[in-house]
Amino acid sequence: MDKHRTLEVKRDVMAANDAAADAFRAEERAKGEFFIDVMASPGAGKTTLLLALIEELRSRDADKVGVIEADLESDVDAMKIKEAGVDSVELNTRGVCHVEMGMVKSARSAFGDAVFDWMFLENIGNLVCPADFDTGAHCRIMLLSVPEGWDKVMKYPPMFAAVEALVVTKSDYLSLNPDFDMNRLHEQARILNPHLKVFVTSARTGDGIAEFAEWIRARRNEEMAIR
Ligand SMILES: Nc1nc2c(ncn2[C@@H]2O[C@H](COP(=O)(O)OP(=O)(O)O)[C@@H](O)[C@H]2O)c(=O)[nH]1
Ligand SMILES: [Mg+2]
Repeated sequence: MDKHRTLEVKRDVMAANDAAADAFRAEERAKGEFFIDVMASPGAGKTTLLLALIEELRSRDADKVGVIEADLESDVDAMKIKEAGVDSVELNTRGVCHVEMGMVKSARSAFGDAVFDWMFLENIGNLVCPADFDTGAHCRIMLLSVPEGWDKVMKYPPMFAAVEALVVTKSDYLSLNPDFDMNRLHEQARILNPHLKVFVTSARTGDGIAEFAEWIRARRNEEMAIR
């Protein structure tokens, strides 16, 4: 087996994905659509946080929101989003542990001609593979829930290094999980990613959601000013 050749194939695939991602990012920006990739492990609270964030965004502006719900199988999350009155498209990867550009483009085209102010991708529940794949988003964020433990920053460093913001979710569990060391999480995350924004939220109590929404609104304005 020629290992050198295998490496080159992988590099070509990644380069093609990166080029398609850059083109998609530019098209989305030109349409005025801000595209956010939301990554985390299964059960970290992605769908619940998205619903809370969208409610907060819509409470101030009559913005149009679309959500691409990626999952290995099933449309459970896409249905939850639809039930909340938000347009969504289910993207089943059929066992693939990450989302890449071909999938994003076909999911986006399933919305037809509709144009949104905000487009969210709920990525596959996985703290490993999605970090490597550019999905054409203007902004990549990750969630880490309190029950998962602060030390995931030590175990999955590429994900913490790949994102602009870390949203700690389920802060209502902090009193039940005293070994969740917020200071060490901050410290280690900032070593990996010095400009990382960190938010501490609970979709259950609403804590931290307004602050996070404020930041993401500012990021959208910043991105759209590039047009
Ligand atoms: N206590 C608490 N539970 C939450 C919070 N956010 C989500 N959950 C629960 O965590 C579980 C997984 O949430 P979900 O949004 O489906 O996670 P996902 O798999 O990352 O999309 C569900 O039972 C949610 O109700 C939170 O802020 N606090
Ligand atoms: Mg979900």
